Amino acid sequence: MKQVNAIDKDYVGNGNGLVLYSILHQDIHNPIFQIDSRDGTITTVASFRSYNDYEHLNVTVVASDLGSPAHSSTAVVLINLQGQAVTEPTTDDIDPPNEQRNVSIFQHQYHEVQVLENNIAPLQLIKINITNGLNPEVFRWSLVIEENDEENFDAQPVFELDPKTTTLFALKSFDRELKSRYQLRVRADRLNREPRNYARISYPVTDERVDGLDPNECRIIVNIQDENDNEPRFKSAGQAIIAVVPRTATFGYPVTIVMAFDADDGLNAEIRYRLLNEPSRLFGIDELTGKIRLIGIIPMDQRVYGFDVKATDRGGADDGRSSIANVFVYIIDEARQVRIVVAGKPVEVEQRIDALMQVLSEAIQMDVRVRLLEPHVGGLEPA
Ligand SMILES: [Ca+2]
Ligand SMILES: [Ca+2]
Ligand SMILES: [Ca+2]
Repeated sequence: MKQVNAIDKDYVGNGNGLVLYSILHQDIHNPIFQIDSRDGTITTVASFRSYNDYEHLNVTVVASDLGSPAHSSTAVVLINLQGQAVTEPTTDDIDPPNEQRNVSIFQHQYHEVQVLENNIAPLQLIKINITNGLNPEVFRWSLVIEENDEENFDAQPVFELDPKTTTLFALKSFDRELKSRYQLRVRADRLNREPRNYARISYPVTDERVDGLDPNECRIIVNIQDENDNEPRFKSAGQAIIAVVPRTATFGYPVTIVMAFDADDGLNAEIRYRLLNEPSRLFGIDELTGKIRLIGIIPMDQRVYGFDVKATDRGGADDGRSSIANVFVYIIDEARQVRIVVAGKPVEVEQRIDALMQVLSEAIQMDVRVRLLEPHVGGLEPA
């Protein structure tokens, strides 16, 4: 269509005078022009169907050398569009020798796929469309997992690309709780040919989704979507939850907080708490926070209460998954309470309180529990 030419007076042999051309700010998904990086020849790679309303198009060409640091300059090429508006679909009858030049291989360089975890495997994820008329079998295909900026890993045994159909398959069942997103890079290298990459030009970044990709590469993001395959788990992990309440406690007294964790995502991890088997109607629970409070007066004769807490995900819905913890509440008379003053900041004491109580329990062969932990004010005399 047009050949542009830039002159660099430096020595060609060390790269300082070697000029390479590229096109700036082109829609990376639907390029309509390409430029031969060596001789500056601009050719079209798509029809102008979507530019019927335009009389001309601007193409910004960058000429850069391979010196270190690289120098570059830009020129704007004005392309006048002539003739009738294109309305009929044109058939792709590009002749092979022409097509063999730098035509982009992929119709799109960026894809996203959603797949539900616990899938059957193998599972077809996406067929990658390549430019019409290209035969996928003339390429050597490679597939890597891009882990972070620099590191790539072989995509096997998780993914496989069928080179005949350019279709991506998952070879295993995904677990979103282990890994929720994969970033894959597909590369197509021509067989039986010298690689056409004469030099790696770093193009200006126009879209970070295709950042770092060569023209013969595309990126696929595989997002693993959540299935509700975990029930809430209580922090007490199968152990009964023990609370101690003084007999003098009145309405609203904080008994304990139960807490469960759910490894799933979103609604599948939204927990609601509920009390079960609590006929005394003495205890109430905040369904969101799991905070249990006294909602009645403790009778004089009762020493211990036992009930269950049920944690249900999906906001407590009928189809949610749930688990149950047992709670025991001991009612202690004022006379049976002992005040212990421990040296150290309350925060430090709190961190070691379980070990401290265990030692005490073993020492006196009785069950010792903490009712209240508060900063000590005053000297070491009995309060
Ligand atoms: Ca899972
Ligand atoms: Ca769940
Ligand atoms: Ca899950």
